[in-house]
Amino acid sequence: MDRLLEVTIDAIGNVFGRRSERRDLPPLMTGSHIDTVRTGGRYDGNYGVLAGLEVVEVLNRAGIETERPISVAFFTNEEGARFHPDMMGSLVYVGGMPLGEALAATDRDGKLVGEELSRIGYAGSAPVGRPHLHRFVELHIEQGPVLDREGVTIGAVDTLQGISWTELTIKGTSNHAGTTPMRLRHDAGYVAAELTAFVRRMAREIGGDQVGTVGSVKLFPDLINVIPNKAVVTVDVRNTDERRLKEAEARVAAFAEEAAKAEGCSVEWKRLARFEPVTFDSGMAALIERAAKGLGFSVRRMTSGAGHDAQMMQRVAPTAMIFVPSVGGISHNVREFTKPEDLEAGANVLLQVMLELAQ
Ligand code: HGY
Ligand code: MN
Ligand code: MN
Repeated sequence: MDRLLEVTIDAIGNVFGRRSERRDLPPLMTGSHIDTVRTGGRYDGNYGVLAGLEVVEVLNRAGIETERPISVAFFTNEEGARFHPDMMGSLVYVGGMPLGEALAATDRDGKLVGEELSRIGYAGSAPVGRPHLHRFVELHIEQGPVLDREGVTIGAVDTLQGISWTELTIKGTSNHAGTTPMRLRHDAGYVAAELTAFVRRMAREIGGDQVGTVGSVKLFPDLINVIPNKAVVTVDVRNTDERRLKEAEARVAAFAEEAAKAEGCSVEWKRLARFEPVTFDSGMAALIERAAKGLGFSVRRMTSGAGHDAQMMQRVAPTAMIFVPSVGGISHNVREFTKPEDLEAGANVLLQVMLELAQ
C-alpha cells in the first residue's frame, strides 16, 4: 500500500515530507534545497530532493514498511546569494540562527525574507529550532572536478570546508574623470580592483585548499566620466583548515584597510556568513562507502568545497553526504551536468544507505 507523505512547512519555509505509519520514532531524514543561484544549473540541490522522493516511491512500489519513519526535506535559502547567510533554513532549523533574525534578513532591494515567504505561501506554522531526526544523509553533485577527473562514481563526503563571506563598502570621493589630477583622487573603484587582485594572489600564495573569490563589485555612481565614490565588494574565502581560514580573513582585512588609506578612502565591513569547517559522522561516511562498494561503484572519501544543508544537520544528528561527479567540475553555471548513469548510481547508494538506517 502506498504510504503518502505527510507534508509540513515550518516558520522559515523548510518543507518536510514524512513517510510513516509509526509516529513515535525520530525519522531518518534525507533532502537538500531547491533554490539555486540565479545562473545555476538543474542538479544543484534539486537532485538530492528528487532522489529522496524516488526512494519513497521505490519503497512504496516494493511495499516496504521501514522500522523507522523516513522524511524527505528541502530547506529554505541554501544558496544565500540573495539573502545572507547561506544555508539559512537549515541553520534556523537546528537552532543556529534566531527565526526573527532570519525573517528580517533583507536583499539588495530591501525585501525581507519573512515578507517574501508570506508572498509565496511558505511562511509555515510548524515550529523551528527543535530538530527531530535520527540521522541525515544528503545526496548532492560534487560541483568540483575531483570525481570527474579521477573517474570515480561516488564520493563519501566526510568533511566540509570553512566558509567566510564579507561585504566591504569602500567610500571615496566622486569627481570629474577629466579634470581631477591622478594625485588628487580618492577612487573607491581603484581600491576595489586592488582588493580583487589581492584576494586571488593571496589564495594562490597560501595554496593547499585555500580559495578566494570576489564575486560581486558594485561601483557608484557607475558612470563613465565620474570617479567612483563608493564600491560594494563581496569576499568569499574558504579553507578546510580553520587556522588558515582565519589567516586569510586577517590578510584581507589588513590589505583592504591599507589600500583604502593609501587612496584616502574608508572601509566599512559587514559579515554575511561564517561557518567553521565540519567533520561528518565517520560511521555514516563508512556506511556510504560500504553501500557504494556493495553496488559495485568506485568510491572515495572526500571533502566538500561547497556549503550544504548537511553541515547544519551534523550539529544535531549523525550526518554525511553522497557525491556524484560534475562533468568538467562545472557548477553554479547553466552548463552544470551529471551523466544519467551517475545520477542513478547516487540514488541507488542513497536507497541502500536509507534502507540500512531505517530498518
Ligand atoms: O556557496 C556555497 O557553497 C553554497 O552553494 N551555498
Ligand atoms: Mn547545493
Ligand atoms: Mn549551490
